[in-house]
Amino acid sequence: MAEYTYILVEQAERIATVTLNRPRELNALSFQVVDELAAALETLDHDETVGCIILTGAGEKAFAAGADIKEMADKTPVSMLNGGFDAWSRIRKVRTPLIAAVNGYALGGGCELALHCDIIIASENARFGQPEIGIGVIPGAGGTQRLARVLGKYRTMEMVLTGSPVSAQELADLGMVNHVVAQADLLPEARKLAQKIAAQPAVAAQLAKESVLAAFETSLEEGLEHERKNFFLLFATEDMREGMRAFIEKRKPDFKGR
Ligand code: CO8
Repeated sequence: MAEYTYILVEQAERIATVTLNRPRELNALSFQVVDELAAALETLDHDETVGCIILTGAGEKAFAAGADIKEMADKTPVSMLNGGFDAWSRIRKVRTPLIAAVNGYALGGGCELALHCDIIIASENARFGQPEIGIGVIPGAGGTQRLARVLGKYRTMEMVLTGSPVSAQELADLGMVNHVVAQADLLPEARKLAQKIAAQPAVAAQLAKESVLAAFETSLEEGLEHERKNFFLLFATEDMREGMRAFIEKRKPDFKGR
């Protein structure tokens, strides 16, 4: 595993945990942080021993308080264009299931990072928001689009037009947060969920993720076609044969990720 300055990567039992590690700056997402994150996630995505990735923030205060405002303050459109925003596309393309374990503020790019994940578990003190309007910009890593798809127009409008943060419980009630737990239980609960996902046949998990994500990008007709092709494709895997044989033989399957 490569050396990183602002993130920590741990791997155990098919689960990788990636921690944004800049707690003094509330894990603010400088370009280097996002670039390191994209590189680490890509490496883990290509590692057959990893079946699920947990993404969290160091400290008890923040998952990530957004893009690094001090770094952005003097940027121009051209320097932003050349500044490495494609790292977000690399994060979007990760096929391995991603769990966000949101341990505090998830603001701006931090909220958008959680929205790149497939499951969001949050601690009771977590607060999500898109406060960019207060510093003269708008969400730039997918917030307006992904929030609108998850929460609908009106709730999203209120978040991006007022910038006010929203509690984890409120977002759980609205379907954006899967589980709200005590801070001390956050990583143990995320790991329990990750264990269940990592124990599944890996190709099926990846294609399940890809198929669900297609629902946000295609018409129903196209999405159904996409799902069906992925369903048929899984009949080419050894794990499909093993899974069905194990069911018939009344034993536990031994999946190989192939
Ligand atoms: N960028 C840089 N530094 C930050 C950031 C940030 N986003 N957030 C906090 N910090 C720093 C503070 O400057 C402070 O440093 P210092 O001690 O040197 O002054 C330290 O972290 C602790 O922060 P506070 O003292 O402010 O802590 P409080 O408990 O008083 O407040 C808040 C916590 C409410 C989270 C507050 O820090 C805050 O409002 N932060 C900014 C939140 C924000 O506006 N985020 C949106 C940024 S814009 C954005 O995300 C655009 C996304 C575009 C795409 C993504 C590209 C990466």
